Amino acid sequence: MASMSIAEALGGKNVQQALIAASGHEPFHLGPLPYAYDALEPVIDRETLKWHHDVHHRCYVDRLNEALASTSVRGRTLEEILSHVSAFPQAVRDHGGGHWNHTFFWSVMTDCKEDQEISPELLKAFEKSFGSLDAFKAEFVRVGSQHVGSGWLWLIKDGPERLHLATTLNHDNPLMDVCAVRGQPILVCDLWEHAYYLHFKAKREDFLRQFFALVNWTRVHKLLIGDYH
Ligand code: MN3
Repeated sequence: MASMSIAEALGGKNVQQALIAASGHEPFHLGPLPYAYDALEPVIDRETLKWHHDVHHRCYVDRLNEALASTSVRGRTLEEILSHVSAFPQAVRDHGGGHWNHTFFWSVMTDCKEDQEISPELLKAFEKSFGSLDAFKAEFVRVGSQHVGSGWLWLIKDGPERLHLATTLNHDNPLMDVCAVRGQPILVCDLWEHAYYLHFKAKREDFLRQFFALVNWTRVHKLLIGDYH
């Protein structure tokens, strides 16, 4: 892909504004986890989290920087790049998605009990879009369990109180111009086996059921009301 088309793509007026400025600027860096390696036990055990962050996530960051080194892109945010990812080599889609998705994933989990309380606004949004909180949870587990292969499970905001669930393949995400699923994600769960296999083995459904105990609902609430920081 010629570098000019990338420059043109990023220089256009239709550059999507950062939905969630999560991942910094090129060259990209692996940020620290917002909690200790054992903070999410027993659902995500220490060894799984350490490998997932220190090895898998680091690999995506390194390979993303390698892939961008062959382009003319310097100093851009990952959100800008992903919104025009069709102009970039495939490795940018794969590893840029890997970096963005993991950064977002870490941010929607917590060990802080106060942040694990669901706000009235969120509850209302779940009731409006899914019927009830329990119905949302059941649908989340169903959609995530039925996804074939590696990927991500997203809760997407369509409007002030309208939410829907969708999965993407590999490391595709709703910020990408190539992705059939578009919109503002407010929650995500990693469906790759490396996210849960040591503890749950092939039981992804059990991982998804127990994932709710880790969700940082304060963060999800902020995203729902448009606070993307
Ligand atoms: Mn992962």
